[in-house]
Amino acid sequence: MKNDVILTVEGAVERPLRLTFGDLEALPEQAQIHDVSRFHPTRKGDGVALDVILDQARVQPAANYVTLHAEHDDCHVSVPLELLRGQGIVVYRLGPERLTAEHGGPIRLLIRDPSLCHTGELDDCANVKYLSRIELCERRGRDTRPTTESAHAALHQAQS
Ligand SMILES: Nc1nc2c(c(=O)[nH]1)N[C@H]1C(S)=C(S)[C@@H](COP(=O)(O)O)O[C@H]1N2
Ligand SMILES: [Mo]
Repeated sequence: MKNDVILTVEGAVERPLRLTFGDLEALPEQAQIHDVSRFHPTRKGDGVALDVILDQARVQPAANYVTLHAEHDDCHVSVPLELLRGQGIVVYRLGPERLTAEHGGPIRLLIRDPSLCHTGELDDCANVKYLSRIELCERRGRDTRPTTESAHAALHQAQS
């Protein structure tokens, strides 16, 4: 099934989007980012530039934050829009198929050049797996990233 909605974009946008695998695949070649292992050796797949998706949604001038929601495991991350510009890759494909859950699919966000885990707003922890909804907001939205070293260590333990 390639025509079910796997990613929505909403909030402070002129044009909310409901995207399918086919929609992402149909984006122009300039938007496609092949082989994310070039940026992150341990991660796999192909994606599209988040900026292209945000341009399609026509972000309202009032938007300052992007909140990334993974309903699957109730993980939420909110980062300043300006920091994310030029950095976000929406990974959706592995070979000709959808990105599998093993790799954080069907949609995984990857930041090109993140700061180390738990060291800033745009850190490795903001690489949201199972991303289902992108919300543009005026102010910082929901963020479930751990704020202490011990909470962070516990999350990593639970994930591995
Ligand atoms: N949906 C979801 N995405 C998530 C997390 C999570 O718990 N749930 N953990 C984050 C954290 S804390 C880190 S450091 C990275 C780890 O990515 P990796 O599994 O590719 O190493 O994923 C991030 N994305
Ligand atoms: Mo993390």
